[in-house]
Amino acid sequence: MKDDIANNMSEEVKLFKTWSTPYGLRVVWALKLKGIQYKAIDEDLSNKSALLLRFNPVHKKVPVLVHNGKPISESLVILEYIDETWKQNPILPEDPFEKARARFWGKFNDEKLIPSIWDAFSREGKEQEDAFVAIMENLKFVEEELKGKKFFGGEKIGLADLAFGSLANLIYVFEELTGLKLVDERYPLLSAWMQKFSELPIIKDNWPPHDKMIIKYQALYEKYHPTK
Ligand SMILES: N[C@@H](CCC(=O)N[C@@H](CS)C(=O)NCC(=O)O)C(=O)O
Repeated sequence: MKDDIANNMSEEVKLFKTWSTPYGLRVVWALKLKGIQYKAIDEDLSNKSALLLRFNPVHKKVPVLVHNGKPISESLVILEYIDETWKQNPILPEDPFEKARARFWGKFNDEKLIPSIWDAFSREGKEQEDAFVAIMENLKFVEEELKGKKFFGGEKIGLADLAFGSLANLIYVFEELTGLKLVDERYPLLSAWMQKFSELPIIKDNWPPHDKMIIKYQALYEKYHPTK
């Protein structure tokens, strides 16, 4: 691992992110897991830098990883790039089927689970109720996937853990702000995973401060629910 860090010293690795973005968080964890030295550039999304717009002209979003001047956008794509570029502590399995599964769950998290949680957070009335039904359905699939496993990646964390992990961070915030429990006794495996994952040193040491997250999301919650 020491050699890998030394090798990486001659390379330039920059990560455009914000302190709170769940998508950036998974990239931070992957870089830490690999022992890659990098420079973090925290963006103000209300006033995006010219560099961010140049590096990600299509989506204009963070995170963007810039490796020796070459920009890579979209966090799940960045995770794969990191894994292929720095081989130590792999986050994707060798086996094509297992690799496909990990990618599937990363995509599921971003395309189904996160949107359902976001809808429950930001909507009201019937739309919010429907979002809750969708969350419960989605979490059942996740619970099923964890059967017989310590982490989504098996004995060690992998790409799907990093993807779901940034969500786990937000779930704690969501539960505190809404007073609603999302991951309860119906999902014992997911609860246990959230606990185990968030206690891993590499994750815990790079988890955004909970109090700061609450303040940020409280403001958003009030914006969406002015009467609450
Ligand atoms: N699919 C993207 C999502 C990234 C994303 O939504 N980033 C947000 C911050 S959490 C952003 O940069 N938003 C700025 C904007 O929408 O203008 C990824 O996985 O990287």
